Amino acid sequence: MTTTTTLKTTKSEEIFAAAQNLMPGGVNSPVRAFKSVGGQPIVFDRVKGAYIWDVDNNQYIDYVGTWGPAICGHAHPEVLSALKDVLEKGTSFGAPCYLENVLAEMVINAVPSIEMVRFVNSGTEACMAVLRLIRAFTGRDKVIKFEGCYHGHADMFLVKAGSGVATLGLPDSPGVPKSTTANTLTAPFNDLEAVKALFAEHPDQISGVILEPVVGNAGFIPPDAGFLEGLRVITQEHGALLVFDEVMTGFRIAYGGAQEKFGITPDLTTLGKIIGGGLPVGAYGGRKEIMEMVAPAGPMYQAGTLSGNPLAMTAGIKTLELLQRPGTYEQLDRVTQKLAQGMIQVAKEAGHAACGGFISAMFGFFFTEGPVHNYEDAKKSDLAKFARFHRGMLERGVYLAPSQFEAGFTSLAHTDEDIDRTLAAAREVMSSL
Ligand code: HOZ
Repeated sequence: MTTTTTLKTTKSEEIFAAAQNLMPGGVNSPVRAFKSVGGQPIVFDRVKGAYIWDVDNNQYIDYVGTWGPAICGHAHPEVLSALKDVLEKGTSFGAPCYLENVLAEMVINAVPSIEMVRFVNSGTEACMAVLRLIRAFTGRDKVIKFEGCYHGHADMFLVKAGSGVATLGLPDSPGVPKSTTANTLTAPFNDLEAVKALFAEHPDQISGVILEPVVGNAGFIPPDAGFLEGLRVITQEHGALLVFDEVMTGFRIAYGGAQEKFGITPDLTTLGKIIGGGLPVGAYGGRKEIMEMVAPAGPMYQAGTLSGNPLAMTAGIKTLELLQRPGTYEQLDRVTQKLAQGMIQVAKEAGHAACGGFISAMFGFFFTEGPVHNYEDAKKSDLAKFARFHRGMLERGVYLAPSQFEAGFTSLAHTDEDIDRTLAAAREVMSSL
């Protein structure tokens, strides 16, 4: 694995060396580490539009977008200005605030499955709560998730999980009691027969099925034709609930998320990232009769000191307003298509096995002939080659997620020129791998 660099990153190295004695692995989330691609994480100083600058003043075109929220481009002036205005009134009330109504209405109007919503502080929190809710509503304990899908770091979901768990090759996490995960059943993504078999094996015990309708945490894996439809039918047949984890895809692959894009309405949805416009937010919502189980309307307890705080609500409201402007998703689609298709073409021209795809502002590619339908297929990608590619792109001013098992994100700030520069860098790197 190449770990040498022509980048001057002296300050980054100093800061990261100190960080390693202060925080586990020097980071506050494992996905930020460069464990699977080699070298050290870059320490950043500032962001703007499609760009990110490190503490040594190197500039990169950014395709991580703070892992999704920055769909309008980093530090959008209108988001910053709205935040400055609200900041004067204080940062948290711990009591109802009008801005919660505004964002709730925007989410309810946009996302087909959501009639009522509860704001929390992260995607992890949203998924934890939605699991409790489907169990409370159905009176059943088991849940089906898919291999390589990631629904945050709560105990019950750390089974064959994607994202950092896949990147670090951790099968399951110590500290998670077997009794907790005994109720988590898994199936390969895009495999309806495996889901049917689980329902047959555990009659009347499965509360629901949760999935990323387009996987972003095992790399980018879209659903096969008929897969989401099939899950909708199977869950209904068995009195179980269908949950779309749209933390990544919500407001990204369409304004109304994957459920709008594919025309399949789940019972419940989790959101995060974009609806916080770069501040910590998550949300879960769905049919009113289910959501009214949540305290204080109903008996299922879930709470949060900072939930619905005015700053996060403001950044979310302004971000959604920007996304509502005409031409937004056409622009995201066009730029991302150019990038994703260009990347595969460049890889193939250089003689590499490669496959990949995109939907709107989400993309990915693998160093394997493909096709990639599930996590097992994704693992066939040449990870050592990806690591060398990642380093080469970094040295040429392109910041990709430091893992093969993460989708990439574009934004409204990415220009044709950014994509051309990225593809020119990729061409150079691919020919040297
Ligand atoms: N969920 C994101 C990556 N798949 C990023 C959140 C994190 O784990 O830091």
